Amino acid sequence: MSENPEGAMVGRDLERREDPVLVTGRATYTDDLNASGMAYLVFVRSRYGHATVEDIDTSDAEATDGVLGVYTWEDIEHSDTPGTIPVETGFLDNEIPGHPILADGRVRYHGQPVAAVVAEDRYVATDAADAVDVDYDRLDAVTDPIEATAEDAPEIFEGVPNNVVTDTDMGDADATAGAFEDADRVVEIELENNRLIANAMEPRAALAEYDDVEESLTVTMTSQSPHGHRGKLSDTLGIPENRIRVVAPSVGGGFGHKGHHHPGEAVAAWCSRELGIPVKWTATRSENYLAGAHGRDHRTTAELAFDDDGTIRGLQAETHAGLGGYGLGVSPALPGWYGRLLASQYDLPAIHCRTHSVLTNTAPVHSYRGAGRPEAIYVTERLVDRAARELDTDPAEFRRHNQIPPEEFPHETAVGANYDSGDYETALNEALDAVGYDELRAQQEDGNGQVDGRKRDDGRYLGIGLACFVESTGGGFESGVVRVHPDGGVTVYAGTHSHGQGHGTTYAQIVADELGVPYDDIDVVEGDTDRIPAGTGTFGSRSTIAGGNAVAESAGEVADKARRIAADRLEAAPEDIAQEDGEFRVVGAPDRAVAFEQVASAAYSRQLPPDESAGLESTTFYDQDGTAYAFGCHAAVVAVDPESGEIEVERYVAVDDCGEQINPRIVEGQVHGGVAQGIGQALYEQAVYDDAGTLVTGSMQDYAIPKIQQIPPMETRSTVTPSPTNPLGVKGIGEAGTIATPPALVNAVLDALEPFGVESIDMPLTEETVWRTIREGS
Ligand code: MCN
Repeated sequence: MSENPEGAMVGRDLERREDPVLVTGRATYTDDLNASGMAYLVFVRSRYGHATVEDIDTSDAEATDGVLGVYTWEDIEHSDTPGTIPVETGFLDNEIPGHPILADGRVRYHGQPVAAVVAEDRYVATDAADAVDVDYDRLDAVTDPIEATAEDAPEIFEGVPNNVVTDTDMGDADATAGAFEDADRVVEIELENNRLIANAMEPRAALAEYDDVEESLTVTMTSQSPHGHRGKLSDTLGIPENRIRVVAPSVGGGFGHKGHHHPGEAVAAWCSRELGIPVKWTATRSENYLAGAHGRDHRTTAELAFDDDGTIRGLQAETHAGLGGYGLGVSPALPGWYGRLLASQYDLPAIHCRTHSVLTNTAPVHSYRGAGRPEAIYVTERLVDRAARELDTDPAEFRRHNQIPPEEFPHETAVGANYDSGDYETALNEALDAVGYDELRAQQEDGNGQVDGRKRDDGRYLGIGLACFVESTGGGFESGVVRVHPDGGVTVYAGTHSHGQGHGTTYAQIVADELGVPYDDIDVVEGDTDRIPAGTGTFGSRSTIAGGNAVAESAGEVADKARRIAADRLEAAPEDIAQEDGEFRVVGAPDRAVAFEQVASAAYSRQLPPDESAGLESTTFYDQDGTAYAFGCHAAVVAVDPESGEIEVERYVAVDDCGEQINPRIVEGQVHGGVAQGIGQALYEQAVYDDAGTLVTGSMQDYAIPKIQQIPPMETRSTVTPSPTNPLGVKGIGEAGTIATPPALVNAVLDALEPFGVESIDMPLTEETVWRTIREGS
């Protein structure tokens, strides 16, 4: 590594360089963009959760002034375009077709796009869409993934018995059954992991521009994965990838759903090609609620077997996961993979997990911040608390007794996860110390002379909840290009996409150290398939690992070449060259020096060593060796009012370990954001459908996301256990908060409600739910 003139940048608490533009409102989002001659697309969406489409009368809409086109599936079908968002069926038991971008005679969820209206003006398009008359024949709907498997449940796709697209079996059923037989005790819980809706500040949007001279398509869109979307648009529209450019400008948050391919962007592109003009589509908030991919929606029964001394022997779980009315990409396979994290931090010798991925008449479900890891950790952490209560043991001690010790890494779990490194007990101890655990427990024991010290003078009950967790992070390849320009300036290109994660700051920190150039001389470019050779994108807390190591490797190669060029110019051997203060110097002869800018200029002006090619840049396709498992322990302290059901989160402590930290300030910010989202899931949020498949929580008036005054101050700490899977030693952090917070909060509330005999409660813990549970029992 070269020595940076400003000292090491990695590990510094730098402010995010992208923020001034964002907070002063000068960033450009997709809907800010206009193209000459542009028209607007608005959808006619299904009013029903399940129906056949008997007839679509578009005549009034077509006759509206300013309307340029009204399209239905018939038009797509006759346009020699696949017109369907593919499903990856390789993992599945039953074939299901993809999601048609306009309904092909049947609708399977409320809000599914049925017809598309393009007009010169957004308001005209909206009025004309209202004038499209769709004749539906309603069918029975089913929205609950367990009810959907009943013999008499409505059939959503032909050839998919009981609506089960696939069953996944993970772990060893026999070994687990044996462990359960041998164990002293077994506890069982039933729980629901509530269905969530992504609430990025910016709804999804696309501006599609088809060039019929070049026969090429440019789609500017809200994407977390520009290259991924390019491939999916190619599949859906039948246009080769080299004729499609996807640009993702500033994107106002993603949380997973902007990584998935939905009909909106594809229809905008199809209309642009059809009409030969640019077409813009921007979802309203309610459209995003109706038809943007939702998250979670698991119903689980799980058991934990353990001995009287607190040793866990086995875990088994059965989960019904709702998929919605269609699969999108790998979404039907996703629920089955959640079992991979069920061991959490524990030495759990036997695990068996069965998952049924079930079609329902609801919006498609796909990955939402955490994507499978929150579902798994919620099961295990709820079980662990339940077991500790059964043994009348302190839940922290029960966890400690079963944690995998640091010397047992790498560690392969009973469900085949290969944990790379960990020091779980230290994180637990940090959390207990930060929250003042012993003192809180002492208060609960003997406070106020009450029968149970949980009750305070104000009538509220004190609860303490813990969640220990692991998070698989990284995966897949990423591209990173480092280009030094002739004047010594540097541009870094990466295939990831930052929409709140601060990659511009992070990658510049990494490259500054590897290359030995000032941080401010380094620009970072993401989000354009024509400028970046390839990419996987940003999801799964993978960018620091995959993108960070890609740009680090490229920077290292460029640094080596720069050193060779400098050595040639200084007539010394490369190993005798040191890089200091922005100069290359001969060791022992400090007056023999050449500036970084001179080396850069030489690289482009034939003043090169004999075997060296011109230019000063490198491209890396970095492929991580194994998965990096981040971990941590979160602790919540709550006060619950049994008269109103109100919960106050008094303290929230997050201890996280994401290996080496590139920028601790951003790490902390990511934890804050994730915890806020976890609080949303635990206490407020739930997508609700009625029996007919109508989304009842179709706007922010009905779907409660927490407001800032509902987010308590958070205390964050961290431990650092480097990952051996990658040269930077990093693990991801982007989703940790959403994984740990729901179990920490629910365990805290259950702890508070122990005097009422409450053993179980389902999220979201609204005041009504808490009040009813106290009165009606769990
Ligand atoms: N970081 C670090 N050192 C590490 C790990 C991370 O300094 N060892 C810092 C880096 O500054 C990096 C940031 O944390 O830029 C996030 O890194 P990483 O964990 O690699 O996650 P990604 O960049 O891949 O982001 C994805 C993750 C996911 S999956 C979701 S969903 C999510 C999230 O990040 N959506 C977000 N955070 C979000 N934050 C915002 N503001 N908006 C979203 O939509």
